[in-house]
Amino acid sequence: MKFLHLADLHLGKSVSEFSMIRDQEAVLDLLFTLAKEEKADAVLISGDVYDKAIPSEEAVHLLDSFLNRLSQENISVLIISGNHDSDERLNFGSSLFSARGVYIAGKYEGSLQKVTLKDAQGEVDFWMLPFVKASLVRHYLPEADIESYDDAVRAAISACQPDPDRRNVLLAHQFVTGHGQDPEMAGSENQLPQAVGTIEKVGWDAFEAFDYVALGHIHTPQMVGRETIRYAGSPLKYSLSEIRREKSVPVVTLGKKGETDIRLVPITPLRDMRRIKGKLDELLDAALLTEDYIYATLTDEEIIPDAVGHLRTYYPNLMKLDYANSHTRAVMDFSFRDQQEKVSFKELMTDFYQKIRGGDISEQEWDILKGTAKEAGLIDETD
Ligand SMILES: [Mn+2]
Repeated sequence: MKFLHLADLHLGKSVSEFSMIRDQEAVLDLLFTLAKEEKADAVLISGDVYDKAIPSEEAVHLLDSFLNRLSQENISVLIISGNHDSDERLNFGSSLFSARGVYIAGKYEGSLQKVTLKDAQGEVDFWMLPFVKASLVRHYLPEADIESYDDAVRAAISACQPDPDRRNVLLAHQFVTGHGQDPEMAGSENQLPQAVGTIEKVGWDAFEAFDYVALGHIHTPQMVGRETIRYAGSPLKYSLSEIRREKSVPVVTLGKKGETDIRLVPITPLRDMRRIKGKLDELLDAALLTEDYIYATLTDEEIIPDAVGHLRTYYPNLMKLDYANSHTRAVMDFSFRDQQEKVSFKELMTDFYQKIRGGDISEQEWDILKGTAKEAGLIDETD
């Protein structure tokens, strides 16, 4: 049994007001080709199919065409909802689609949907856990002792009772921690309606019954606890904080019970997201012209009027611009705590103003600063 593990497609997403739809179309093309070439039996999508509960027409069209092409190749597709998806809307047509090998579990209703696929070695049970909150599981399993989110996910899983003699795969879209360690987040998860919580997590040992756990939710590809519990990661970089992290897709082969092979295939995006750094003159070079998404850092000492406009002639997809020069270094070196002990707040602020603005602080500015610092408890009334 061979399958591709995908997650966090976030179809329809924009980053820094740039629509990623063409990039997403290209990456789905690439993933379809990979599935076909690998002769995969199935493609798993572990939630956050769409970026929004009401996805754009373009996003719906993309998913539709992806599913159609996979279905024509007789590749099964298993999809669960993520926290960005609307469970009801994602569920649309699911009972009809299952006849064509497209299985969607958008909504948790007290039990996990099980899909059984066959290969030469026998059958594999795929268990689908849509994104859940503790309150939802408590509602459907009133008998279970659920005090935490961890309890809730464990209760939802134990209700499904996988046969330990068969091969079992779980799809889940949750925050899973390894040996007392949180997974490394990519940054774009923070833009969730409610940030990935610190309390809402479940330990990896909740998944003992499964030969492979296909996770979604965290955008950095990584294993959690053991090799076979894994976040696929988003197929594209979805925030400037992800610039250094390359994306990949796990191609998973289940042999006999207990034999699991995982190969990470790197994903080459249509347009990369990357950082460039230098003086404006050096960067304005026709040879560097690119459609990549660019985070530019200028090392010029002075702020250059309309630097963005200039840069965009060579980097039309410039997303962010900042400076790294002696002024910004002065800000970086300026450690409030180090100096706090030695000098008064007023001296500290005067010094700060000198460094940043190259001038003195005005009476009016000082009054405002003093008031704010008192409110924040940085200084007391006598200062
Ligand atoms: Mn996501």
